[in-house]
Amino acid sequence: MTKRALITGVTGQDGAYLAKFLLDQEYEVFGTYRRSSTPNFWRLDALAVIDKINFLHADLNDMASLLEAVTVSEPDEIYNLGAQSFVGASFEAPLLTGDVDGLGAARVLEVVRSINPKIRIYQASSSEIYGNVANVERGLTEETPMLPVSPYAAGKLYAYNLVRIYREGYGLFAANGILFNHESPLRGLEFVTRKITNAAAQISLGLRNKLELGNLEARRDWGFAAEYVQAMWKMLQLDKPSDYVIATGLSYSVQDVLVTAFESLGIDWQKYVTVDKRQMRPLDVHNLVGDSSKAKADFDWNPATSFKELIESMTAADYDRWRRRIDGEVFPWDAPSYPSESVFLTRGPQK
Ligand code: NAP
Ligand code: F7E
Repeated sequence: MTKRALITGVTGQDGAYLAKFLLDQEYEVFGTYRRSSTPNFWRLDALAVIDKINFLHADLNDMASLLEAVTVSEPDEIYNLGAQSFVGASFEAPLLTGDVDGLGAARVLEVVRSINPKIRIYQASSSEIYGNVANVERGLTEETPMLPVSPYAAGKLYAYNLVRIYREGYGLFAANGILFNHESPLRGLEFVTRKITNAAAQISLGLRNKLELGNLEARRDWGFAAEYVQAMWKMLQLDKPSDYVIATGLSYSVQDVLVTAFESLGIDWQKYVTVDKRQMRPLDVHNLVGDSSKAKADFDWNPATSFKELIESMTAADYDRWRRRIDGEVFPWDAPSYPSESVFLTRGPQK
């Protein structure tokens, strides 16, 4: 029988890759979107899945909308990817971030517990929950203590704990994927990798001449998003739910991203980059390295794309977009589009 999946945050980077992956596995895919004045379906358009998804309006702040989305879609699996996902912004909007990222997960768990406790739940947890751990080079595991240093991470840690509590207390099949940073050409422009690859492309084409960044010494364990969404799915196919670290096991600095992106286009980053204190956070995580041995052992997950391949492919994709835009081509993100079919599901007339 065809399986049904509901993805919150389907319009985001991971939501788009996961929707494509699940459609390739012949799932029926339902995705939640937020009502906004400007449509934000460009990633789904870029992956050519926009007309294959059943869209449901839902907001993680709004319990009634989640109840409706789960009732209408009757999913076998829920992937809770929706979030205010930008760590920097969480310092400006701690209450909203806590509501969406922390309480939002609580609402999803409560809806499942009350409607159908057999639904399997994937919770998008994050390496940010560790904060600044000592001896990080050994690789952080599912057993490493967590001490968040941002409102984002605090909200995600609340959600992480609730997943464990609902799993142990109510027997729900709920799993936390503790994913380390993962990037792609579909990454939001506010995140440092894409900010750099996009700027390098523009500089090389003469479209700009400076790039302002914050902490160049911060180090992260960066992988390729399309490979990470496969781990989400694998976690929900196991006999027993558990929490898993998903990472490459290697960390690189923001400066390494700069060098790799700019060198791939034959330009010297030092001529263009300045450090801007406004891009720095009140607290920052200095270094993160994950150890995915448990995921490798339990469901044979291994990352394949190297850091260099990842950054070079993002830079090449941004260069190609800007080159084609100069040539007059119009892109989905320039001309916002809605799905062509009427696939927006609503409650319908009252019975
Ligand atoms: P993203 O591109 O920022 O996407 C976030 C998604 O959440 C978007 O679809 C967004 O909708 C939606 N959203 C925001 N506020 C919402 C709300 N109030 N109710 C419902 N949906 C809402 O993030 P991502 O990189 O795909 O990450 C996916 C998830 O994994 C997030 O939970 C993130 O925190 C977590 N995570 C990401 C990484 C990473 O490196 N990418 C690592 C660890 C964990 P709009 O399109 O309308 O804004
Ligand atoms: O920052 C430093 C910044 O915003 C990485 C999210 O997906 O991964 C992501 O969170 C590092 C930080 O990602 C700039 O201070 C320097 O140390 O790309 P980022 P993040 O904060 O690691 C985790 C795992 C998630 O869960 C999140 O959802 O780069 N940095 N200069 C900068 N960062 C940004 N954004 N912009 C700068 O100009």
